[in-house]
Amino acid sequence: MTKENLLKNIPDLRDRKAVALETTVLTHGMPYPQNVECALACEEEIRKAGGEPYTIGIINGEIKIGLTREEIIALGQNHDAIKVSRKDIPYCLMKGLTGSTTVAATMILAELAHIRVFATGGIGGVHRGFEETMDVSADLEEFSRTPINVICAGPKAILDIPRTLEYLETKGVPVIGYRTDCLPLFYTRTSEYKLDLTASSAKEIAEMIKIGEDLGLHQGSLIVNPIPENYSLDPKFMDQKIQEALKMMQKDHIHGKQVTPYLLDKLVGLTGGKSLESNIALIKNNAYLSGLIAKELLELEK
Ligand code: PSU
Ligand code: MN
Repeated sequence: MTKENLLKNIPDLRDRKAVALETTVLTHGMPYPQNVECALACEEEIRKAGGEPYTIGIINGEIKIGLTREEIIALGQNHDAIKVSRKDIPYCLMKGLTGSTTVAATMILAELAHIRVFATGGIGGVHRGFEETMDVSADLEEFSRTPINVICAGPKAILDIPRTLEYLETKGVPVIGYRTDCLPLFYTRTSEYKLDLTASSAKEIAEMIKIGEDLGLHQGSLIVNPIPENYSLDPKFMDQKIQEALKMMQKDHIHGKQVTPYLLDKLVGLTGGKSLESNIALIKNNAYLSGLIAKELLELEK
């Protein structure tokens, strides 16, 4: 495969209000058909905010920046799609496979297309029991090497939150609270973890991004956007369900890349679908904010 061939489908979106969307949440993070509905709704939210959505994935060994509606629907039902993180990209391309991209892999491919903003639900992090398993998502490392700004609803409480924050701190990754000074925890709006950095508008976020770029910091940032109030779940209820899911995981001897999808799947069942409803609401909320940021970023170029 020549380099030219490899990169031939990658557009240059530097002058566009482009927002990237990942696909592992589509294939491994939610059940069908809610996954497809959610993916399409996120694209719509970005458009509503004035941005342009580009859902990213790998189809039959080809990098796709901006999947079509048909491709999203097909990928959402494809049980053979592999979960592609940084380490899996060359393998997936070499074998001609179809894969969904994690936050880390989506950041890498988004950078190739000069996209600067990326919306998702939750990122990977340091897992609970890290002392034993050494399980730290490749997502975290990616923020210190790839200059993409990711909007999420905070790390999911399946993770070890304090260690996830310490890791980002060590790597020099800004964690910016959007209209909040404490870390939102995915299903819940607030937490005991205070943030050093906050922003009150999409414009402020865009300005911070631009300053970092102009200084040549060459790194990503994490914008944390609390779940809408009426979808916020009780932290005690969720924590109990997470404990149950973690116990099931131990019994089933789950390791490596299966850990996150396994926990996400179990939680949907254990909460009777409640977690799924919240998950969809928060991703859409993040997609909308990311559209606003992409629009402000382009304004700053004028
Ligand atoms: N956390 C969530 N929902 C998700 C994921 C994480 O709350 O869908 C997905 C994202 O695609 C993320 C990936 O990049 O899981 C992380 O997997 P791992 O922990 O294996 O790196
Ligand atoms: Mn892992």
